[in-house]
Amino acid sequence: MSITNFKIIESTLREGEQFARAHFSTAQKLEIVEALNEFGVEYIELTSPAASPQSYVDAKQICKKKRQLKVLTHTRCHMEDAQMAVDTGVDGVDILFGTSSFLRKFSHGKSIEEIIESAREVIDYIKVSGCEVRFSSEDTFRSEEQDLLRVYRAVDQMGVDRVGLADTVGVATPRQIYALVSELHRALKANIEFHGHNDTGCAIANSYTALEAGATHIDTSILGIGERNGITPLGGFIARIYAIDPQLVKKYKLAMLKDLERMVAGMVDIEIPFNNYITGETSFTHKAGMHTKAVLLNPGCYEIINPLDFGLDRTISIGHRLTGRNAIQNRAQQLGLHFGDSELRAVTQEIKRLADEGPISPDRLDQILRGWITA
Ligand code: HCA
Ligand code: CU
Repeated sequence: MSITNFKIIESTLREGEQFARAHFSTAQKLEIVEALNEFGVEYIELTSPAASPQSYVDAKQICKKKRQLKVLTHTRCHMEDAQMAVDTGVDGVDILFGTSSFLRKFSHGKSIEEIIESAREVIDYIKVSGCEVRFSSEDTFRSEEQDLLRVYRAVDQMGVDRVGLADTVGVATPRQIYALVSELHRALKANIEFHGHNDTGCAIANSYTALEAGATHIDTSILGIGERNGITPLGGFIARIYAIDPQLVKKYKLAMLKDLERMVAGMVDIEIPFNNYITGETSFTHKAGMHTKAVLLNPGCYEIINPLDFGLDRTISIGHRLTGRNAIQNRAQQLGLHFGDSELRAVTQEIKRLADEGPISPDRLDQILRGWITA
């Protein structure tokens, strides 16, 4: 299935607010909206305006701002919540109902029939108000398939714009996602959205597989922040799609990714992990001699992502015991030094010997190279 038509629903201001350390001020929310708008995501999702008085006021203020992206709010499948959501001036409302036996038993206690009837009233109301409407089934992958199909078919006939599949507990595997999304894609008119938690590290793969099976909308948050260890990270999702075809993500301002992440990391007081997708400190650092030799000739040998597309640079790490002649020669040339073949072999051996004691800093490495020529 072609994935050219996917859209991002950026949920830093909804799922991300559920991250343990998150508490966005109004000014911070506006800053995030502005940055995401410039980055070019198609949608943002906000916390339900029914969650707290400030959430309502902030949603209203965000909706008043001039912007390209569409604003959605999340709400429970309740009339009062939906009314508050519509009242804030949003473009669309994402409603949610738990269909798993866990939630039916321990949370709302409703039967499938009752879920469908409550959804009907709320969906009709949102549609008449002129907003987009999405119906999502919480904990989709621990729900009975026949229950899911009944509910999704019913809301599809009610005319929802999208149905949402939520891997609320991060339990689903790519195969399960593929099977269910394909089935729904055949059975329904509505677009399909996927929301995946990352408890077992499958969120990005699951999101991508959902697209392959016919989904069109993927939920993300910056750095993946959300309940527990979060959801599909915006940057990791972009990396996945870019690796298929960079053209598919050219619609976004990719060079902004690192700033978006730094901004949110600062707001929620976390570090960006060293191995973060694309923007991690070592994401484009090449170390072993065999790698650096090839990367110096053609970075594509060991890079599927061009850091320059993201306003980043690659690093060739030289001062260590795994170093190679080509990396050392390259550095020497940058310093304007010329080593003959045997000199190069000798200095490489010496650097490896010294580096057996521990890493050599770039300054010290340069000193060694300069000293070798004058020695
Ligand atoms: C939540 C639930 C949710 C909703 C996802 C969705 C989930 O924490 O309120 O609306 O599609 O993971 O099930 O985030
Ligand atoms: Cu979630």
